[in-house]
Amino acid sequence: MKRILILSAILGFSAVSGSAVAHEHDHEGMEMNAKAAVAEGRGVVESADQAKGVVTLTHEPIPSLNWPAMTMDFAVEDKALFRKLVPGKTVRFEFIKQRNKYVVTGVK
Ligand SMILES: [Cu+2]
Repeated sequence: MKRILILSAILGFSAVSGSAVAHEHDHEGMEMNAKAAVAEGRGVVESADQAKGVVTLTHEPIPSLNWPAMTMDFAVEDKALFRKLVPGKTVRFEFIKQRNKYVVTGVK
């Protein structure tokens, strides 16, 4: 009898902690999606440094982020994108905020 009680207590506990874990997971997923939100912009490539993984763009205003037009650096982690990041060219680009930097994830 005692064993059955202990067993059901263990099962009851694990069921509760199991749902708590699932809830935390949902939350993490939501925050990650918010951070990974993709913004789009259009701008002129000023310079591109493949070795450093940095592109300088003079971009048009980006209303979704409340950004005015400006010249700024973006990180580029996918080296293949440098084929399209040719200085003097106007490009449409996608980027995400990653920690404290902006990372270009796509170039058209
Ligand atoms: Cu900017």
